[in-house]
Amino acid sequence: MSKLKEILSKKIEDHRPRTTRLVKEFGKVKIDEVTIDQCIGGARDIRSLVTDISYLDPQEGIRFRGKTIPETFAALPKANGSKYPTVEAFWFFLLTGDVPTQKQVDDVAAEWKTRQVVPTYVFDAIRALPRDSHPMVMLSVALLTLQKDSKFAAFYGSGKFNKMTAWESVYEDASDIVARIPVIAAFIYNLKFRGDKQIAIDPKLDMGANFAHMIGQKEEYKDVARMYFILHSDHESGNVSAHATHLVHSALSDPYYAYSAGINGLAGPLHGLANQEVLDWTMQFQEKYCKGVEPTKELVTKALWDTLNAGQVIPGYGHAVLRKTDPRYMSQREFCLNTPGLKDDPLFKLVSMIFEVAPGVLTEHGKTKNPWPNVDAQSGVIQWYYGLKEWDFYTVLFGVGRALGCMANITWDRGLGYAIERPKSVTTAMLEKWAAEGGRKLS
Ligand code: CMX
Repeated sequence: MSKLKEILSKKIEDHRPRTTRLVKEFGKVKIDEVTIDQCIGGARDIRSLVTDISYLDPQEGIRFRGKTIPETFAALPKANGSKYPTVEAFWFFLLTGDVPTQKQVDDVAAEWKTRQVVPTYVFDAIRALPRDSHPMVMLSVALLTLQKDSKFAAFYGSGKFNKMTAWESVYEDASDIVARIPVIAAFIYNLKFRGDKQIAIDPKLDMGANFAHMIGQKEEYKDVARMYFILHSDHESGNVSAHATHLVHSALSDPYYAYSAGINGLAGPLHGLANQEVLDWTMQFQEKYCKGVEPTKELVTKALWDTLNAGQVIPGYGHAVLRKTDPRYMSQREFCLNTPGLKDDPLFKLVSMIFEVAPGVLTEHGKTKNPWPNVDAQSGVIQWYYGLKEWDFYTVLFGVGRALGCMANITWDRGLGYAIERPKSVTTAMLEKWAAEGGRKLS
């Protein structure tokens, strides 16, 4: 058993009595109520999921294992010669809640090296797809292709399935997925956008650095990859990708089925695809409104209103939970401001101008509950600066990061034996009756 798995095993054992006690002794204690608009409006704000891996406060933003983004970056051991932690250190932290020692990080890195080689049949399956398939389709297919070797599925089918130890095979699949997904993503990028010029894994490098190496990037991009994957990892459990993964796994579908579902949800323009939409919007803005002239706040304002008046959303703005600027946006903005070259980049300047103008426009428009930017408003600019100009790849990058959160969560889901998810639906006529009666009569 790996060192990390041993530690996790103890953590899960220690945690189980808390969950059991809550259900047995306090199972009927009420923590929320449900209104008709929540029922029709996407179950917004209904407290009905449990995770200890991250928590999203509407004002403050995300905390990973109780730590804000700056606290997380400060606490974790750093990559060699870098201000940023390795993804390996972060994975240990997400799974266990403990800040790892350098030795523990090295153990995770060594464990991932044994897992990261992707079988050739995965690449064959991706190659067999039409080359103009969206990169997210390629990623989703790659995960499903790996399913045949799922250790969880094998354990379930072995006749020895045991609820108490089932998490161990989820851990195995989850670790394989997080170790392999950057390699698959690099393959997709090279296949689609670099004329199939593939680069072999460098086993000396940490995950972020190896991803940069495999897509032929320069030295500085190593930190971009580390920062990007950590920032995009987890956003509590109710967002579409995390929730889809949790939901599908709750049927004891293995992690490959589950994360393929998560990836399919992430591919929606209201969720992860917004990072590609932001770049698309910005490029269209430059083409339509700035022919031969510098962008101005007036032009940006006009373009934002034109978008809203056409009934479209401003990509990268708004959030279902957040009610202020996303700290993941601020963290990436800070990276841009601290990177010579990037801080004076015309696209960064334009995105900053949108940041100055859009909240006011959205407030005046009066629909969105949160006029502030989310993570996706800033992420594409950095990729673009480093030469990743193919923006339909951006959501794949999100998917590599999100794998960390989704896989950590379902490992714990199984460890704590969470039930198959099955909310109750009602009919419109029932809602109308309860509306007329002033509420459903609860016995
Ligand atoms: N531009 C224009 N209108 C917006 C808007 C935006 N950026 N954000 C919300 N609205 C509108 C909604 O469409 C909704 O309109 P209707 O009442 O006509 O349906 C209204 O404002 C109220 O929505 P809300 O309660 O503020 O927001 P939701 O929780 O329903 O939706 C989100 C959240 C993110 C889907 C929405 O803000 C949005 O579409 N933003 C743009 C897409 C985007 O950036 N998505 C990425 C989110 C982060 C991520 O998951 O990656």
